[in-house]
Amino acid sequence: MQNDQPQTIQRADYQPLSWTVDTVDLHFALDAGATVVTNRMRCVRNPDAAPGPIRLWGEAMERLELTVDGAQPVALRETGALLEIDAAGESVMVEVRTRVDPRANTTLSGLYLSSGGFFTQCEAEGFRRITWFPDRPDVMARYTVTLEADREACPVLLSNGNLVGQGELPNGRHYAKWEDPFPKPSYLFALVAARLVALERKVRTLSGREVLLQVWVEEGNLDRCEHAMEALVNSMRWDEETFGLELDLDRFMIVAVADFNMGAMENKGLNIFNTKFVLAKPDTATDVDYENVESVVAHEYFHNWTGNRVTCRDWFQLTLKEGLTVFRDQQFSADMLARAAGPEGAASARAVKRIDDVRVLRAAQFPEDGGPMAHPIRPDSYQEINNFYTATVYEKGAEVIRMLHTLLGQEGFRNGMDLYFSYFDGQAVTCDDFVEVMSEANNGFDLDQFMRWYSQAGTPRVKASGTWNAADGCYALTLSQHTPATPGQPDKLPLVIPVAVGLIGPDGRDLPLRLEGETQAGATTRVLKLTEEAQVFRFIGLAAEPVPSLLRGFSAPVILELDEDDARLAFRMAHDADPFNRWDAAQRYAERVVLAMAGGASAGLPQAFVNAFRALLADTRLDPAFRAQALALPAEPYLLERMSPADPGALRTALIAVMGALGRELAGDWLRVVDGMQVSGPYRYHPGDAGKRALVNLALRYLCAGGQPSGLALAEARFAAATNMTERFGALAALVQSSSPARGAALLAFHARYRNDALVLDKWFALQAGAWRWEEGGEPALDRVRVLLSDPAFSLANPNKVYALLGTYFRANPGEFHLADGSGYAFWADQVIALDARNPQVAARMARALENWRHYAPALQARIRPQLERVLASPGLSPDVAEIVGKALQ
Ligand code: 0A1
Ligand code: ZN
Repeated sequence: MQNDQPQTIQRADYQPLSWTVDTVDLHFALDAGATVVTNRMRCVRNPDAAPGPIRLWGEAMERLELTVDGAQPVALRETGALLEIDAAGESVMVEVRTRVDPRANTTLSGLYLSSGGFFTQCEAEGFRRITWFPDRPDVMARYTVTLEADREACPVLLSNGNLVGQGELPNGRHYAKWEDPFPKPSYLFALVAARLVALERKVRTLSGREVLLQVWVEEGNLDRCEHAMEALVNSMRWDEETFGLELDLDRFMIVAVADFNMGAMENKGLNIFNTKFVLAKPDTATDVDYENVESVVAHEYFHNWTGNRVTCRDWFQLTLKEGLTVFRDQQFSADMLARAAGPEGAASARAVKRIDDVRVLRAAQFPEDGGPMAHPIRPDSYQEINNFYTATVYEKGAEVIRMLHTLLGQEGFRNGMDLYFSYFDGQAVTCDDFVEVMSEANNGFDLDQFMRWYSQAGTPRVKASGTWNAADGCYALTLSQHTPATPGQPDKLPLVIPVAVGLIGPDGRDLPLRLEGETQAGATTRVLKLTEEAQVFRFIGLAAEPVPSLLRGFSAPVILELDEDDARLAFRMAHDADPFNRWDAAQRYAERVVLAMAGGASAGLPQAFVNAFRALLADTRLDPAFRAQALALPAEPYLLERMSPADPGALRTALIAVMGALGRELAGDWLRVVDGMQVSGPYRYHPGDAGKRALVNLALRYLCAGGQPSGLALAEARFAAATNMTERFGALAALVQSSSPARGAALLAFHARYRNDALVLDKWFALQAGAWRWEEGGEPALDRVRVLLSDPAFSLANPNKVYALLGTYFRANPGEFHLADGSGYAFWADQVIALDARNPQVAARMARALENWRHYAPALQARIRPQLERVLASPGLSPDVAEIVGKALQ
């Protein structure tokens, strides 16, 4: 353990290995307490690297035997996890036998047990916990894998690629042999040996090949796989139609496992998923769960090309596969929503998806960019790579790809993708390779300055101001940019920022745009390229002063600073032709009102705000899903980030007041919404229906926050009468987030109904951990969380449970976590330390809840620091947590 001497890996130090591997033959004698792994790999000299020894990494296993070409190696040096072997010639056969203990593996990295089955997780560096190997993504080899296990306990034996043999063995054991025809890095290796059943479907690919699709789950879950299968088929079609990319295997498998650190993993041909992102049926999954299943299935499937066929040269390039694949899954989901909405509703449906994505970016990535873990989408250094599966690498990475798409256009982007695969299929490459190919496919489009998005951390601020000259009908828009300093990067250079702009006339309609020097007016939205520190754009031929609508569709991941008074925000809420910006205007207005109240500047809701809100709510031309988005307040972590210093207690008081007042003042409107939004027929997941349910659930939230008996009674009635999880959970959540005396009974009833359903219990845990205090003397969430920690259904060993209970409390309930007496922080430290002993990745995620502690009021900081120090000083601390807490304290 390295907490006093953290090792930092630098991107600039990359060197190719002197020896790589071209074929691997693995044999697993699977046993819960002692699995023996035999690895025969052909190591080959790398002509592109300086001469040196064979380098193999290994951790957490016992080495039983190691031979080189059948003999004991003459020179072998072992330092920590690295083994160096001197070898002669152009290729040698290295055979290594190791013993691993899956039952003792609580990290869920490498080979581990879940419900009696064997599963692996190898990204980023889990393969080295299975066998000694040059465990880096730039070593791509062909794998043959033989699994041997007890037939009774593990009737199903899966690995990557094609099944080429199977049979019986003595002592009740059996085996299966798999061959993966595609070279792959070790992080994409997977095996599963468990008691599972599959939902199967056969489909034809674009070129007419028949492929077998399987979704493997525990027997009792077979009725929850249909949606994942549907999502997989839709993803396949979409990638064929959009990028001409087809499935390259005869069989594609998804396996669901209940114990998993992340969402899912794109192992070649054998995706392993957290059950949360596979299983869905109307009685147990909400509309949002259905959406998440669809997008995670798509994400992992899309990795088959962007990640697997073309992979990353080193882990610094992670956004090469993640940013691009998130962008692809976002586009896919938007297309699915637009298709379901039909031509009339398509634009609004796409905006709803965009809003969802930007909400995530603002709530998770912006705070990351403003704290001690701020890093460029391609980091320059790390201590523990598992800490860099971040919102920056994923979500901001996707925004960077989106900007490329905006700058090059759909066709230019597609041409770039085609060229990328034609050059790099089967290779491990860098972000530079990707951007260069995009330029080459677009007549040498200059992307040199654009590359700064890969190297600069921090969220850029774009300041906008306009001047109107009535005499010559000219509106001059000045845009300037500034990126604040981040750790290790005091000075920033100007970026290429595409700013999509519209001008709204006094009648609320968009004006055709004509820039100085142009002969005629054209489109009503234009993408301006801001490349300097400051630029002026002159729009001419205007009859009256326009209202600018900037950064339409959130055309760049920046914070837009524009002075707009309340009246102007209300005007844009009512008229902006860009639905994203209409939502954003409402968010800005709500932010202003909430923060004014939190800062003590105002005691009540401004009537103009209530009116603007009511107008949106009552506008039945607007799609319900859009209205649900527009009327939801900005996320609490985002608002906290916007306060200086952040005062979670004051913010919570303000939020309770604002929600309550909106509930009461608009009670009649909310009740009408609930009445008028009936969805008929049995539940089906359909975006149109989901939008209506979302708006009804939001109405219940406001009504319950308002605390009036009629609203509370309505939520109780809907909870009792609900026929699907979206309605049942929506009503329950509304009751829990209120002073209703029926809260406790509703939680009990919900528990009684779902006590044997792990995923639904996660919702039950999260709801209580996230509960606000709606009345004097109400129960602090911390007390409840402590009680739930010893609930029989809770377990620190299951990441989903930890994220539901502790993750929700630490991250999504700041008003209850940041208690003035510091008791929340002491509890946090206890839990991080306890988790770290078992699962450092999960512990590190929880540790991140306090990384932005310097944003908080001094009295809170004084309580946080000793707890951070206590964690850092804890004996045997993992490098994962040490990196997070160490950087926070720096
Ligand atoms: N590549 C996966 C995410 C993932 C990353 C790391 C993991 O273990 C440490 C597991 C999954 C994805 O992007 O979906
Ligand atoms: Zn991914």
